[in-house]
Amino acid sequence: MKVALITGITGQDGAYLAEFLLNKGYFVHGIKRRSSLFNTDRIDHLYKDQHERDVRFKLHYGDLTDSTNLIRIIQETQPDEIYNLAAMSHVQVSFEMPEYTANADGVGTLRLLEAIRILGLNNKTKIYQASTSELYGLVQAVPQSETTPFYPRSPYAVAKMYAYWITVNYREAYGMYACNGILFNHESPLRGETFVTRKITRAAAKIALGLQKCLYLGNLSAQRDWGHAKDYVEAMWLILQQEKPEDFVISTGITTPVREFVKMSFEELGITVEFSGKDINEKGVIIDINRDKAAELNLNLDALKLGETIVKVDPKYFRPTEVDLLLGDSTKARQKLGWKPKYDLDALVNDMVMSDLNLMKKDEYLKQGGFNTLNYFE
Ligand code: NDP
Ligand code: GDR
Repeated sequence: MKVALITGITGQDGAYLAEFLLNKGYFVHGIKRRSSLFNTDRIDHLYKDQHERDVRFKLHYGDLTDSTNLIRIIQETQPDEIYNLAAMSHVQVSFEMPEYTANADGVGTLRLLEAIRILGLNNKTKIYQASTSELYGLVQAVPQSETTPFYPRSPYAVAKMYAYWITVNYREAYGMYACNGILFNHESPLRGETFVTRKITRAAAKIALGLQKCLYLGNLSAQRDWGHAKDYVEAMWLILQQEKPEDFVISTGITTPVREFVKMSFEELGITVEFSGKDINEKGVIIDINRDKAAELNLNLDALKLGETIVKVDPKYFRPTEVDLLLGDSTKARQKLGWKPKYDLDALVNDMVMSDLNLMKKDEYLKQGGFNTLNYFE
């Protein structure tokens, strides 16, 4: 049985990848951080009582900032494949926590590579590094491929640049099977609530249910190449199944402005939004309500009015340095890995909005019952 170790298993990608590898027959070990509250929501459905037979899923306490802990876990688990997905992954937060981000996202990768080397596992353990399209940063060329120069624009991207090159270096210096997947943005119903897509789909559902009045966003003109996380974890696995280790760009090849993602999300709920105004005065206004669609979804949109503003810009979400445009060229992955995405943007938006509508309906019941619900998302 193949053994995988996933860092960042409690995150969006970790959860999908764990499920994917379990379905492939792997024994999956994951590293989770100790926290004062349970932080395993995304993987609880995979967990089995460790006393049962045939358990193939085990969690270990650990942290990418703790070398000795990583060495011990790798020694104990003797993985065939390590997927390094752990990171402080929020670009805006990295401007507030640059040193920690460098430590976890940059040096954390070095710690894992060193652990493999110290334990003499160079010829056994393959390692996947979660690299990112944020490396391209300030646009040098589009579409962006494996040969496009990097120009990182945040402490997060700079830390990930170190991780990218140290992975290449350990491959070249020690013959390790170490690869970078340069993944463009990928989203899902499991996406963290403060990334822009999930913030939008949650707010759209809440506004449709009368639980929120207005959605405040930052740069509406930023363009992203958005795919579905389910498709992207398959690419991670494929990258480690090749004869020789290489780096791959994974993307859909279509880019879309944040503003358009907002319109698509509300449209799923029967609400047509039009944008007007410029910069911080730009706003999204309801110009049509599709009552038939609302009825199909059991939604009562009577409280919403034509002409009502439901999206505004708040400059606090602007970043000190922004990445304006990401558009990936994944020709190499399509040719060598035989990978291509199954979800397009419409299917992604539909999946996220419908999932959040269900979640928010639960919130609605809780509120009606006098219980508190989580409201604060930045
Ligand atoms: P998430 O933010 O959803 O998950 C990050 C995971 O890393 C969580 O499990 C988190 O634990 C864990 N983590 C954070 N810091 C540490 C630490 N110091 N030690 C151990 N674990 C830690 O990210 P995604 O799933 O979206 O992304 C996975 C990886 O891919 C990340 O490295 C990200 O930077 C990268 N990436 C993501 C892309 C995307 O569009 N999603 C695109 C390209 C790259 P906890 O749950 O306790 O917070
Ligand atoms: P990104 O994702 O920075 O691309 O990093 P995010 O969803 O945070 O931002 C995408 C774009 O939307 C703009 N934006 C806003 N962003 C957030 N979070 N909140 C807002 O209110 C808002 N308004 C506008 C941003 O300015 C940006 O241009 C993600 C992460 O998953 C990284 O870990 C990963 O490496 C990259 O994708 C690829």
